Formats: sequence, C-alpha cells, structure tokens
Amino acid sequence: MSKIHIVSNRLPLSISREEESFELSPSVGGLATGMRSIYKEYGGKWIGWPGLAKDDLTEDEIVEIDDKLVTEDCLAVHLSKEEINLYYEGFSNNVIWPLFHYFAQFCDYNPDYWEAYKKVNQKFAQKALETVDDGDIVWIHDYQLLLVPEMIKSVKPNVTIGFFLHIPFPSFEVFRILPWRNELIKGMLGSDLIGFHTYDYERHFFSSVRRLLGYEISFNEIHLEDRIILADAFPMGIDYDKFENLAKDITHKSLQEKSELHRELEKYFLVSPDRKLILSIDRLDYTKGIPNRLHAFEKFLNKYPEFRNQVSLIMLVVPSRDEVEQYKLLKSEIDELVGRINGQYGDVNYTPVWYFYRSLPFENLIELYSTSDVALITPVRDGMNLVAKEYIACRVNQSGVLVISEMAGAVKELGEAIIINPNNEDEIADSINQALTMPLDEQRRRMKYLQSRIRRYDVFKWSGEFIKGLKKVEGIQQHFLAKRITSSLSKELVEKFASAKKRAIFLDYDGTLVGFNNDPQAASPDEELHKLITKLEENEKNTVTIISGRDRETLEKWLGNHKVNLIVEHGVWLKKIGEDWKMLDNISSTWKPTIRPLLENFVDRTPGTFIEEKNYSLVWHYRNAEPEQGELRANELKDELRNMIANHNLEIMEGNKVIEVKAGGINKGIAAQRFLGDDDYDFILAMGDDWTDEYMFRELPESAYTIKVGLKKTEASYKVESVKSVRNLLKSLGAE
Ligand code: GDG
Repeated sequence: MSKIHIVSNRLPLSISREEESFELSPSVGGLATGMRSIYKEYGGKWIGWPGLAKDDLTEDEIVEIDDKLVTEDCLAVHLSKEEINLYYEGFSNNVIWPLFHYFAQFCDYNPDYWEAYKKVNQKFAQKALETVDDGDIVWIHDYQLLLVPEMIKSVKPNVTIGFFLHIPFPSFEVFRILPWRNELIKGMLGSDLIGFHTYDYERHFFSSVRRLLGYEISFNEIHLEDRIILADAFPMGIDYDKFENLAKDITHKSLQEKSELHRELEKYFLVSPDRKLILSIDRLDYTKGIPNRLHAFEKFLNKYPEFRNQVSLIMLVVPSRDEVEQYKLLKSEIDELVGRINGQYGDVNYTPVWYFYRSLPFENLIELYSTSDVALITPVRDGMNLVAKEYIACRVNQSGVLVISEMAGAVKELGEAIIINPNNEDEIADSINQALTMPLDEQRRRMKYLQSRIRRYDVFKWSGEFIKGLKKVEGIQQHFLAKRITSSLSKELVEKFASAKKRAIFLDYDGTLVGFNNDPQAASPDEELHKLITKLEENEKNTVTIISGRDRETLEKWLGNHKVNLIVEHGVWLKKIGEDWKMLDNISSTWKPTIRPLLENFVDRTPGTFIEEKNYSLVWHYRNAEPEQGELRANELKDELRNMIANHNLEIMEGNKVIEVKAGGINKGIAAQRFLGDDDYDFILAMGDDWTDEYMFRELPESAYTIKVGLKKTEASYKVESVKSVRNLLKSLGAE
C-alpha cells in the first residue's frame, strides 16, 4: 500500500523544555486532528517545524528531539531564528497573508524574505524527499509552503502530491501585485491535486494560472505540457463528535465539577433570566474584523437601548503575531474601543464587553460555545472559519443563532445563519437584534439544518474526500498517459522503421515540429529542425510530407529547399518534390467577403487578436488576447459563425488559440489518403498536435503509427508529451 505523508509548517505536536528533557504534547487544532488519523493509518510521516529555534538547542538536544519525534512518526525541519524571522514572519506573514486576504497595503516586498522563503521551502522538500518513495502520496499544507509541491515533483515525478490552501486565494487583480507571482503559481502546479475551501478561491486560482502561464483549463482540470492537474473545493470540517460530546458532558456537570469560568457565566444569568450572551472567538488579526464588530455592537446598544444591562459580548481574542507593528496597532484599537463601550454603557453590575486577551483551555471554549445565545463572527476576509462550525456543534439543545460574515469561506455551507456584510455596521446591529429576538422554534429549525450539514462533512470526511480526490487524479492521469510512447514502444517503432522498405512520414508543423509563438510568422525552422529533416530526407526509403494548415508561401519559404512534399491549408494544396503546387480539390473562396466583416468585428472588440488570410480560409488568432476574454470571444465567434455558414459549404476548425473558417470537403485526412494513393508503403508514420490532425489519424490505415503531441483525447494510436519528444523520436529514426 502506498504511504501518505503530511508536510506542514508546524508539526502536530508541541515540544516544551522540561528540567532534564523535552516533553511532547499533541496539538488539538483542526488540522492536527484531521490529519493524524490519515498519516498514522497509511504508515506515513509528518514533516514540519517542531516550534523551537535551532539556535536555542545544542547538537545533542536536536538529536534528542529528533529521536522523540520519530516515535510519533514525525520528522523535524529545524529552523534558525533568522530563518523563522525571514521565511515565516517575513514572507509568509508579511507578504502572502496580507495579500491573500486583500490587505495589500500591509505587504512588505522585501527580497530577503523571498530568498529565505525559497531556501526554507527547499529544506522542507529535502526532508520530505529523504523519506518519500515512488508511488507514495504527499499532502502539503498551506501558504508557508507554496513552492514545496514543485520542489518534490521535479525530483520524484512518481510521487502523487496534494496541496491544500487554508486561506483564500485572491482574485487575479490582487495576486498579480506580487513580484514573485509566477514562481508561486509554478510551485503550486507541482501538485497533482490542489484543494481550496471554496469554489471562489478555486476559480481565482484558475484565472491566475490562465493569465500568468496560459495553460488551458477545462472544467477543473489544468492541462500542463506533460501532466493533468485537478483543483477542487474541499470545505474543511471539524471533529464534530468531539465538540458535541464535550458539550453534552458539560450540561450534566454538578456545580462542584464546573470550571470557574462556567460558574461566572452562570452567575451572570442569575441577575435576570432574560440576560443574553453574544460570543466571538478569534486570533488577534486584522482579517477577523474585530474593530468592526465592536463598532457594530456599540451601535446596537445605542439603537436598541432595551438591551442595555441585558446583553454582553464575550470577546475571546487569542494573542498572535503581537510583535508586528500592524498587530500592535490593532491591539490598541481594540483596547480603546472596549474601554469606550464599557465606559459609556457599563456600570457596577453590568459589563457590556467581556474581553479576554489570552487563550483558554479547550474545556472553557466548549463552555463558552454552550452558554452563548449568539455567535457573532465578522471577519473582513477568512479562508473558512472553524469557530462558526464549532459553535454549531456545541448547541446540543439546538437553540442559538449564528451571525456570520459573507466574507468567511464557511458561509457557503451555512445558509441558515444570519449573513452580514462586515463593513455594514447598521446591518450587523440589526442582525444582533434579529438574533436575540428570534423565536426558539425558528432557532431550532435553522440550527437543525446547520448541524446536520456540519456533522456530515466533518474533518474526517474532509480529509477522506481529499485522499479520494488524489486517487481519482491518479486515474485521470493514467488515462491521459495511457497511449504514451514508452521506451519499449519507441524501440519497436524504430525496429519496424528500420526493417521497412518504403516509408511515408506525415508531419504537422506548428505544435509538432516547432512550439507555438506569439507571432505565427516568427515560427520559422531552427537549425536543429533543418538538420533533422535533412537527415530524414537523405534516406531514400523515406517520403517525408509536411502537412499543415499554413499557407503555401510561408511553408515554401521555410522548407522549399528540403526534399519534402508539402500539403498546406489543411489539404487544399499539394506540392510534390520538384513539382508545382496542385489543388487537391476545386475549392471556392467567394465566401470570404461575407465572413471577413464578422472576423474584423471580433478583432476590433478583442485587443491582441488578428486575422490571417490564406487562399481558401480565414483565421482568427487569439493567442495574444487576455486569456479569459479570448476564450469567451472564441465561443461567441463560433456561435455566430455556425449561423452564418449554413448556406455555404464551409467548416469551422478550432486549433490551438485559433478559429479557422475554411472551404468544406477537404481535410488533412482526405489529403493524406490521396497522397498515399495505391503506393505500397510498408511503414506509415503521422504526427500532429491539434484536432485538425485527428482527420489524418482517423483516415490513415490501421497499420499506420499515428502519434498525438500532447496528452489530450485523441484517435491517434499513441501520444508523446511535447515538441521535444517529437524531435527525439525523429532523431532516433534519422539515426537509422
Ligand atoms: C486558518 C484560516 C481556516 C481559538 N481560540 C482558542 C482556540 N481556538 C481555536 C478554535 C478554532 C481555531 O482555534 C481557529 O480556527 P479558525 O478557522 O477560526 O482560524 P485561523 O486560525 O485563522 O485558521 C481559517 C483555518 O485555517 C482552517 O483551514 O478556517 O480561515 O485563517 O479551532 O477553536 N482553542 C483553544 N483555546 C483558545 O483560546 N484551545
């Protein structure tokens, strides 16, 4: 069975220095819970930083820690203070975190951060490579390690790599701000499956992939030159049963068994049975919308005076990154706001905001969830937000109302909550009122739906679905690779070629012999290609034919000096060696003035596009257009063309970033067949990359070696990945 390994910034264990040795204690966080079952069950390792700076440890202590971690199947990536400072505090938390949460004004594009980020990502990759075997699965987590997928894939292509991003992926207009945007995307594309919390993050990612790297995306598959990658939404869940069971336990506790906090909470309600509590829990972070919440709560107390003395907001803020300037400022802003509200609306018996700036034991958290009537979650941007789900799981009697920001990823699954815009303080104030006055049966009705959804898609389901996705992508990739020429097949082909007496070789030009160029006129043959063709044409057993959609003039100019036959314009014209051009069929071009204005209109409306005129066809090129607009317009154009060609004998051909309208009745398949005639070729080879070549693959005799360049679906009998592989194959034939 293949093993599953996990890579994340932090290991799922905390290490603390005790008097004589080090103690390990398991983390209780959602990721640790969800992943622990996976890597243990599949016999893998967890690779991550143990949380102590290497500078504070002696060599012996590092060995001791490593030995301890190995017993838990964990491998430590040891980092120095400087590395933590530059890679973690610097690039991860001062560049990616603010940018991906749309706080571009907080980014510090310091090149030293970037250098450290690359170096430390390499360290994580290296540690993983030491333990990962071919056929294993590696699941990498989050924004600190965006480069690791590619770093592993490039060394071990036979390892299946999953990547999950726990924070939002921003829209292209924001992502493009980053000086190292291409490098980060390429790093992520080393994965086989990329997971996001929501479909919105996924589509933003696709948009950046398309615009920055120009890869084609169909449904949720990204087509690289030699691989298919899948991206999908996997909304992360919680360990529902754990929260629910603890919440149930709490309701059965006697007064003596209750914690001090719990007793305090109960005292609050003793003053008046109508008293209510609103809860919020977050890390200290500018993305969590804490000041907005306080402003809105102030507004609420002002607008709904009947709730003064009756409603308190318990705000648990967990200290985080408080050495960083923005966080310090945020902390003072919160302190000031809490002081102002309590000063204005509080008295000796009533504190409007109970503010805890610390972290609390897990049990206290459950008590807070269980005793609060409303959870008020107002992030201005949040990848998911697990607190919302935890509140739902703890409401064992199904009372309670969740008010949640539309900017939290979790909102997609929480349609029965009250949904607010975190920047609309009036709306939040009114929503607090709505939540506090909601009849119990309505609370229960809503909570029932929320609970059944969150219970079903818990953290185990989440991780299980992701692993299923990884297995599915393996299947898809195998399907795409199914016809790929292996070394034994290529040997067989060379042997058949060598023993043949009369060989026909059909080669498409663009995308087969040369790569694509932004300017089609710049794709002339290079030195290597000239040599390759010369080598093939020198062997008198070979009949080489270049079969292309290009026009006569261009191909004759480029290849006229070779002893090769030319079939151009998708089969309209044939020029045999030493002969003149001949038309293979009587083709008309009288339709051009009708179609041309439509194409011109599309050129006017789509910057970067242009028309190429061939003798018997018109081509609209959109490779240089902004990619999404290009695709959109291409579909529009096809649609309009379909209506227009009805009365003409025309065909619409869709090539690689081109749409071509040509006279019907002739194609590369018919042309190749006619060329072969009754001659007794005992070896036929045809290579091409786009769907115009599919005609050729279909029409040639079954015994022919038909080879598709690229991994897409094809009628050819074999596939090769790239122009480079075509040239390698031709080289081995030429060497015969
Ligand atoms: C990132 C993304 C995404 C909080 N205070 C205490 C405490 N907690 C626990 C909560 C909850 C977790 O911390 C916070 O999780 P969130 O999801 O709300 O937020 P981030 O930490 O920002 O996490 C986020 C998440 O990754 C997962 O993908 O949802 O969007 O930003 O589980 O219960 N736990 C204890 N004491 C506390 O005082 N024990």
